[in-house]
Amino acid sequence: MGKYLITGGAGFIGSTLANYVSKQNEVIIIDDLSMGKLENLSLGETTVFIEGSVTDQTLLEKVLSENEFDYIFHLAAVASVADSVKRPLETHEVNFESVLMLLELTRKYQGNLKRLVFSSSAAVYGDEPTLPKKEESVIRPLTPYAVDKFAAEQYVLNYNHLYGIPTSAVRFFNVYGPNQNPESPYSGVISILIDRYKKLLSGENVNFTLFGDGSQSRDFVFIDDVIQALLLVANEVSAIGTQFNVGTGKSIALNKLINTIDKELDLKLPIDYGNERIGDIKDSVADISRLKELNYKPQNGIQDGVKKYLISKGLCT
Ligand code: UD2
Repeated sequence: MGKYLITGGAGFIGSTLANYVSKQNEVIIIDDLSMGKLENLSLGETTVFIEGSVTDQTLLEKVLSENEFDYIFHLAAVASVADSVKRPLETHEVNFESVLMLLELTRKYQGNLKRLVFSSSAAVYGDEPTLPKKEESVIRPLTPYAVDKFAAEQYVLNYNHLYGIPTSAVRFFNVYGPNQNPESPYSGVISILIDRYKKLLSGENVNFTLFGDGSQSRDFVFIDDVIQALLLVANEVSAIGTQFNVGTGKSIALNKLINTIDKELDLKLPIDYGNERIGDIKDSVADISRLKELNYKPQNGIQDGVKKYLISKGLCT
């Protein structure tokens, strides 16, 4: 039995983690419900949900000063690269300022913490063409989102080197799975696609806009494997002070991904082609050797993961 703070705990990754750990642990969730949803949560009795923003210093100070945590997972973020290009000031508050504030409060109040895990992103690598991306590859952040994630990640790791706080960071590649919210134009592409297929199956007129020619590729990692990674990173002592890629080590082009789902559902999704998004990365794939050293074994290839996602939405059996 331990005590967990999960920021962004009603969001996609946060809620899946919270549902998992709350079976046997005490969990406090902070989420402003900007993208997260209470329906994502199926929590044990020892879980406390606090509606609020991680940019609210008074709230964070209260929570950190009144509780002694074993684990802090800072998963609250504006997770969209494109949104950060549109609203750099607002996204900076959430994606960077909140992290520094949380680190300071942790330094002040959380003397017995076992681990703080920060969610960084593969976006930090930018468009430097060498693939696959290793943790020590060239960093070339191209967007406010990527700059904030990289700066925050470095602060997080330096709080270990400077003050001895047990921190780790994960660089998420493209995470997908059931609790992902497809409602924003900035949502993850697989959640948008599955939403469109669902509407198509129920007879609605739908279209999906593909930004660019669809040859861009991503390392899509299924949520269950991400939870496995987060728990390994949080519990292995050798992970302290270090960042880890979280992906599968394989990538797929969007065109091919859409073909795969078309085939699975025996449908043809109508596609509009739009301009490539500013700041969009062409190809992205993780080298996951460092995470594998912690005994990480991704269980879901893209085909298996998408199938599980489709089943969870009742789109296939
Ligand atoms: C994802 C994550 C980001 C970060 C990064 C790491 C989301 C929302 N973003 O950014 O947080 O961790 O991965 O690599 O999960 N696209 C379309 N049509 C749409 C939506 C997207 O064509 O309606 C394209 C988009 O232009 C891009 C690709 O799909 O080429 C993936 O886009 P995304 O927003 O799902 O994810 P990405 O890689 O920008």
